Amino acid sequence: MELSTTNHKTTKCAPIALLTAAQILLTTFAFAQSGSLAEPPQVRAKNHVVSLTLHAVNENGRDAFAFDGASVAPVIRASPGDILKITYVNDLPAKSPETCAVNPCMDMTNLHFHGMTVSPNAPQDDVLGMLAMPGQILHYSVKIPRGHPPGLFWYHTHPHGESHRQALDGMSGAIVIEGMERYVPEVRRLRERVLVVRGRSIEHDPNAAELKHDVEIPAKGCGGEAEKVEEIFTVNGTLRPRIEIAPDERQFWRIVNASADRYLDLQLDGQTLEIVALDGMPLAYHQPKVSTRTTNHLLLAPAGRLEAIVTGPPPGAHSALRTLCVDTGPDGDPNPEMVLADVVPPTSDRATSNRAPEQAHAVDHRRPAYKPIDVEPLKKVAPDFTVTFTEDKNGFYINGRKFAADAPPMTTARIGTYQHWRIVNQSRELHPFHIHQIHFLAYAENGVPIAHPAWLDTVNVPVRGSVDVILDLTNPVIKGMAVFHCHLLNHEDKGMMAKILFK
Ligand SMILES: [Cu+2]
Repeated sequence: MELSTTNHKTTKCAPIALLTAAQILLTTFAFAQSGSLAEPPQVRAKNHVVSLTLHAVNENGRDAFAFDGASVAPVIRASPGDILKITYVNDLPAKSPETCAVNPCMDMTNLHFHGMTVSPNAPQDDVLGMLAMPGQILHYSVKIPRGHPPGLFWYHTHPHGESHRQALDGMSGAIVIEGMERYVPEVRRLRERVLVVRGRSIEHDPNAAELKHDVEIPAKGCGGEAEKVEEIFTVNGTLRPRIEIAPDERQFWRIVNASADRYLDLQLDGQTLEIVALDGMPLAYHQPKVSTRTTNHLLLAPAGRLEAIVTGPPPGAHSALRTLCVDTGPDGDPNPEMVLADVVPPTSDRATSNRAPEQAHAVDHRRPAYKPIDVEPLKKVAPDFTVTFTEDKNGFYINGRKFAADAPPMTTARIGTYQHWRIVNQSRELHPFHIHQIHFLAYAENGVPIAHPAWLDTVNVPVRGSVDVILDLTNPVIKGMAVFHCHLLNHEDKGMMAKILFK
């Protein structure tokens, strides 16, 4: 998917966030027509098997996934109990034209099924043993447990040392596990949109200034970071697309932060986000009485997912889906405010495209499963394990160690239990903590209870601070060797990853 560089010329200079509501209403669409939101192809199960062939390719000097002859990452749709059979062909060049965190790039690749509670053993979600060099093929066969929660997950490349380069180039795609309507029946009737937000490097782009202007990045920096802005965001491969929604229409948006190393603080101008699920976990799953929660904006760490019901802005209002400034700390990368997409009413000749698509998804008529857990006793015990993030000019560390492929597991965890972990950040920048195969309840930040504790697979850890989490290790399918790491993938590539044995 080529980056659209269509201009969005505007007649004003002030960022929209600073305008009054009246001014917003008076601001007609001064923007040139940008691209519509691209809708990637969807691959569904036949007889409970989702079967596809995915290629890793380098197109115009940039790594990408290719599917069905096009450079696009399909949305994979499956139900609990299905099997993902993916033939993954490494067609990357033997000699890479690119630069990696650890050079030279070997153009080695594999797949990670982010957030899914599946086996870490080959031929499933094994990022340690399954690696394809250029010309090699991997055969994945991933069994999705029958009791798997519904939600938005994603697949991305995960070769240690070059995952940042490949993910930043765009080697990522969405996975939808069907059945969210079991928890929030309204979503069955709503138009669904899958939004894959990726970072795009403008570090060496001759049009960097114009691109920054196009997405309305304020001239003044927003955090304590010293460096200049090097990345912007695309949505489904397009820079600042138009998303059509009628006034007061409700839609179900499923958003993944697929960027390699940038945070999103999502806001829909003038509207609220009605959260249905976070990181692929329906809010109701652990709290049967709480099906949604409303917020004005939401911090989404790299790799995080937000599934929310949104409402179309009133007639005549200009509204945008934007990310607000995230202060990543004095040693962090600039993560400024910018517009991700323009939210516009459907044009008359396109009215038909706004209908809920027929047979958008297989409706799951089973009763919802719930898993309320009494976490209070678990919070009272001392941490079973502490993860400490540090960094220096030579690399990035967990508990003083850099990842080594031949190292033993840093820790083990017994299946069938819950564990209390504390994640400590001793550096001067944010780090998002991620662990494979499982979800955890993030319930305290810097020792203070979090207002809305959430079950996540990736959580932000504040600068010089900590997060306390309860890990759910109860599902026996996770048995095997997995990893936990920082999801700023250049940090992971430079050592901030460790193994854990689930036994
Ligand atoms: Cu990090």
